[in-house]
Amino acid sequence: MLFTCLIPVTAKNKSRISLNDEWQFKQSISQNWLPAQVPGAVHTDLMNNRMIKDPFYGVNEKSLQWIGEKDWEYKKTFIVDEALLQAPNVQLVFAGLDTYADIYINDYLVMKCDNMFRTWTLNPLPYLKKGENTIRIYFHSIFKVDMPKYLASPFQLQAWPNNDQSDIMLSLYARKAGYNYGWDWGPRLITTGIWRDVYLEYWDDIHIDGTQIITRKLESGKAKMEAVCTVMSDEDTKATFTVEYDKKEAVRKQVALTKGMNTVRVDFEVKNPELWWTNGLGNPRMYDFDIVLDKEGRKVTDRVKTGIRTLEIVREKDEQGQSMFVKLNGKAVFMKGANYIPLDNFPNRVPESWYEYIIKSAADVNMNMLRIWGGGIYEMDAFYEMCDKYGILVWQDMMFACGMFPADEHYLNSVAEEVKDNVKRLRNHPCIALWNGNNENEISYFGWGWKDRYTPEEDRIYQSNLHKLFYDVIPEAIQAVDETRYYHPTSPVTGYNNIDYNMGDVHFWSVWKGGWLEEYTEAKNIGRFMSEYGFQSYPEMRTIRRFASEHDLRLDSEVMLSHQRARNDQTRDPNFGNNMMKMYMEKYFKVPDDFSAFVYMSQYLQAEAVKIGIEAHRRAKPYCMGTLYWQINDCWPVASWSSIDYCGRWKALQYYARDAYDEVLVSPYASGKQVVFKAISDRLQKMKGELEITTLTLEGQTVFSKKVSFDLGANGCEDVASITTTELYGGKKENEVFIYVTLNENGKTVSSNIHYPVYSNQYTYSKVAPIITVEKTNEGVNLRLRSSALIRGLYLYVDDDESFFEQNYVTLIPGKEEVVQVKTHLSAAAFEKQLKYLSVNQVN
Ligand code: BMA
Repeated sequence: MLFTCLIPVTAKNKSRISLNDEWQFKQSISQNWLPAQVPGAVHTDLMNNRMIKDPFYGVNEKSLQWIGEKDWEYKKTFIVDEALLQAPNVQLVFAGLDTYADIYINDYLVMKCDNMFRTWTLNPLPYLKKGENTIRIYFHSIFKVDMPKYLASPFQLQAWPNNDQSDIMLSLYARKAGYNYGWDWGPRLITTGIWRDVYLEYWDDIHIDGTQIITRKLESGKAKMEAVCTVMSDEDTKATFTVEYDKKEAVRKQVALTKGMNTVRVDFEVKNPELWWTNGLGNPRMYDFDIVLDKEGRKVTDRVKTGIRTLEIVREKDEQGQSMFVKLNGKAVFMKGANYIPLDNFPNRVPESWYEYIIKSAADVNMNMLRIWGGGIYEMDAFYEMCDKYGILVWQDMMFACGMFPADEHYLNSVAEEVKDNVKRLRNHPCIALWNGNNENEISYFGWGWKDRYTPEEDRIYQSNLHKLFYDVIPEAIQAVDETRYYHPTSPVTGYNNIDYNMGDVHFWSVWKGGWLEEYTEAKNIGRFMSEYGFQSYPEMRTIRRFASEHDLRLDSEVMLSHQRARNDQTRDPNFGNNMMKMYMEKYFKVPDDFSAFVYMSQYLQAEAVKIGIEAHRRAKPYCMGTLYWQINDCWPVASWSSIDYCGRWKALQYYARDAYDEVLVSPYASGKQVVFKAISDRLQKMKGELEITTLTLEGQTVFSKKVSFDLGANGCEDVASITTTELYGGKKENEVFIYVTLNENGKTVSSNIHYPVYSNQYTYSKVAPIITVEKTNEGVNLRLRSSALIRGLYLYVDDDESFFEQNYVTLIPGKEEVVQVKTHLSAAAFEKQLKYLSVNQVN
């Protein structure tokens, strides 16, 4: 590559030359350089060179542990010409190095890096020469670097035994993604390499280092805005500063700049702004703001893409404790969504289209928030761009999870820089709602008995460390680059040190760890914001076959158990996750003998379980103002709490979430000898509706029917009807009937639900087959489904990866037609031939 095209820096801010091409890598002790991909990871480079097998297949992961124990080197050569050497300002940028990396330019050691999450920059000019130059990066194994830190620690730091799947927990000492060391849904694959872009930047005597566009206030017909811009100038000078949007000039101002870094703050207004709204409430409108700095006719420009919106996290003391809710553009908005983990153990190979697929899948099921959990990564730009586009708010954790972390001076400084780098990168995304210090670092220490393992002196030191990290260093670093957002020190903030659930967000795990599903509905288990709860299931058979061969298809085979990482905290029993699924299945359904039927039942059980949780949380509105189940996605093919598996296949829960998260919901619940029907609306306008409540026998005989009209206010949540079970059951036994309710508006059903008086295993279901007709549509086929008796959880599938079922796991009400739309390239005839199904009726 030759830098002959050094254009004078008059039209834009900084010019950039990518250095991502033509890298090579090798193990440090080897002589053999091989082609490498940047951005990338050593594991994917080894795979691309056919030197290792797929770490996700079978138990390959185990035999690949050596990779993390070795040192690795990456290098590239490039040509520099005189023009670059003469440029007034040049910067070499490494947007992400994983993790202990020594950078050499032409064999000069120019920088030692030790934090995967930081952006590393340096002035390369003193080391560059005309002609060919070499960058080489030496990556030290984390074991070599972190073992001495571990041994020198004055007392042993703890991590939750489900993460860091080794006896010596080094993960706490490196600023590196926690899930690399293993998690209760992920393998242990300790990556290294150049995981984000490498580039050269150069500019003339002035450049814009960063701009934040802030919505200060919304008034009628206008938004009061502020541009906060940091400008680097090589001399004292004057310039004209303008902000433009939609090709209109919003403000012009003369500014005096001094040599060095300057902060320019300019107020402006946007007339008749189209606001950024979350999914379901309106259009997430994005604007391009152009910042132009004109110095004697030479222009330096910067573009910020953002939305106009105000957002607060309201944490006010009230009669019930302390609130925790999102106020967007002045309106309280109930948060509906899920927790999110990295999309892959090798996130660099995830294409942007996959980010869009996952975020769109969240939006398609009426979610409006995702929480980026602290054991992964500060996500790629694509993630936030998609959340901006689809109106999904982001709860952003800092990257700390379930452990005790050091707090020596070097570590604290490193964290401060990491936080500034990432917050600065992300602050203009309207999707980001709040910054959160960590995941479960306080509840684990104070609530899980860790504290008792230390002497009073050690406890004092650790608490002071915890305080420094999450109450001083991180919030101060955030404040330095983003003064607009609420900082939450830890998630959850309740559930330990006598802080009750009425004071903030809650991680509720009693269901899954042994209790009954109904515990989700108990008032004492619901807090102001449910930031975690969840239930495991298996991914569908096609995904399992991605890592297992036919003879592995047993729950307790070595391969299956290595793709099931949930463990009992104390006994470390590898069957724990499977046993939990079985135990709940036994209580509510039946444990099928057949493996694929078990996989199906695990998904149906998960969907029913989480539905109970979501509806209970929504019924508790406005006391509770958010519900995020654990977790939307996976980072490899595995049994986990996810609703979309690694291959992108929607589990039953993902389909269920669409109804449970719908803007208007009818939710029936048992209360003593009554069934109460609650209507919940997340709309900002009031509504008029009608409930139609019907009790049917399993074979479709109507034994009770009633219509109730109601009015519901904006953001309303009301009991609309309360009916005794004697009346509802119409003389039938409770295990002969089910109650079907629709919420209708202007004659159209906008929500429907089913209330089962007894557990599924107390019913005797008909074995009748569904009547399915397949019709061709523009995008594929429609399936018209009917049945003469109740069919629960009808899972329809074809062995074709390209076919996508828009609806699935449907329950057929006798006599009522359901339509399932399928996107497929198959002809209607071929589709019909391949179509298979499973239902609860068959396996119960
Ligand atoms: C939570 C999370 C994760 C974990 C999940 C499932 O509390 O914070 O650490 O994977 O539970 O156990």
